[in-house]
Amino acid sequence: METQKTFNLAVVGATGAVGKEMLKTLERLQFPVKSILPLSSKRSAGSKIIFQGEEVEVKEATPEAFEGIDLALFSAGGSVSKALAPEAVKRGAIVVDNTSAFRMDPDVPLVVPEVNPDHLEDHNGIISNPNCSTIQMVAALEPVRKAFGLKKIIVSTYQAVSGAGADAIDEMYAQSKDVIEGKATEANLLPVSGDKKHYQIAYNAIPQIDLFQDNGYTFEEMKMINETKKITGDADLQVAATCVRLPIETGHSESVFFEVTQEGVTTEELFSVLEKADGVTVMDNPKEQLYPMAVDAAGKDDVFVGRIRKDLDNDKGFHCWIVSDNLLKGAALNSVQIAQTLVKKGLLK
Ligand code: NAP
Ligand code: 12T
Repeated sequence: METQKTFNLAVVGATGAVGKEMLKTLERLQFPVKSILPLSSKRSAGSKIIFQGEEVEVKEATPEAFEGIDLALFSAGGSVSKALAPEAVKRGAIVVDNTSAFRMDPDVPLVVPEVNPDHLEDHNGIISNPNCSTIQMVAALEPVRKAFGLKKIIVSTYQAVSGAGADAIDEMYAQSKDVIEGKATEANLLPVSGDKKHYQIAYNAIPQIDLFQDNGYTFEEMKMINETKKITGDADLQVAATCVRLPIETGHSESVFFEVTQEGVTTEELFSVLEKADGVTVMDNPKEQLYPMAVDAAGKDDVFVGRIRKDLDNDKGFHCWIVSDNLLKGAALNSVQIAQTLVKKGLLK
């Protein structure tokens, strides 16, 4: 019997909200790991994580740490990726990067394995994992695009705080407690750490995720717009987005309007395409009040779609509601699936 090839892995940002899920997902999906190297900043270096029942020490992420690494999963922010991903590649590793650092680089594939696995073949060492909100939207809409053509998407998101990291979750709960106890709240992080102002997220809705761009859109909105065009390979696809943060721990929801190019598409035909789509679960039965919700999607791998219905004025227009776990399909799971696809394609040596 042929023994399975195993790999030396590094997880950069292993102590963060996404990194922890990466480690759990590698275990759960039984990725062929020979050794695991959890990396972080100086702050957490020396702490311990448990992987496959064994204690492993977290080390500081430095260029030299990548000696002998075959695959490095990065999730420690864009500046860390910009500094260290090239160092990992220089030392022979393949990098799957969860930050926005390289996503729009024409030499870097941006991959959702159910949608564009073939883009992996053109990699030059770095592969980007798309933005969480983009992943769940294209996973649901690419099968529709393939079947009926897609002209336009208008999306509004309802995003969870875990997308902004472990400290943002703590901030939401601390504020929630203060509100319940009638105390003044303190905001130091959201909507964006490093921006001029901070607002309370508890019991609120904040229409800003990431920094504003000169065109009036936020960077999160521009990521959804530009990444969707890159992943689908359709530069003419019209996309508009409004990204909103809600006081939800995990699970991003999206209200999506889309217009197909083909005439006369029925809601039944749309259901049938979505029900066959890989990684997608249709949850839609108004009579039974069945639709996806963030609290149910949290902890699950799939992208859930419901509230599927035809626009009342535009015969080619449809509406739906797309929900997924932003730390799993939106980040850690998609990265591990990219790694699995690399192995399957023989691209990880
Ligand atoms: P988090 O909970 O704040 O964790 C940050 C992680 O990065 C920690 O492990 C931290 O280590 C590490 N880190 C920080 N500065 C570092 C440095 N200079 N060198 C090495 N490691 C460093 O954040 P998160 O939610 O896990 O997100 C991390 C990053 O992933 C984000 O900045 C974003 O770029 C990306 N992300 C992508 C998506 C997506 O849409 N696909 C979603 C969420 C996040 P310490 O414990 O030492 O501080
Ligand atoms: N600021 O890596 O705040 O594109 O929810 C993902 C999520 C950046 C990213 C967030 C962010 C990314 C967030």
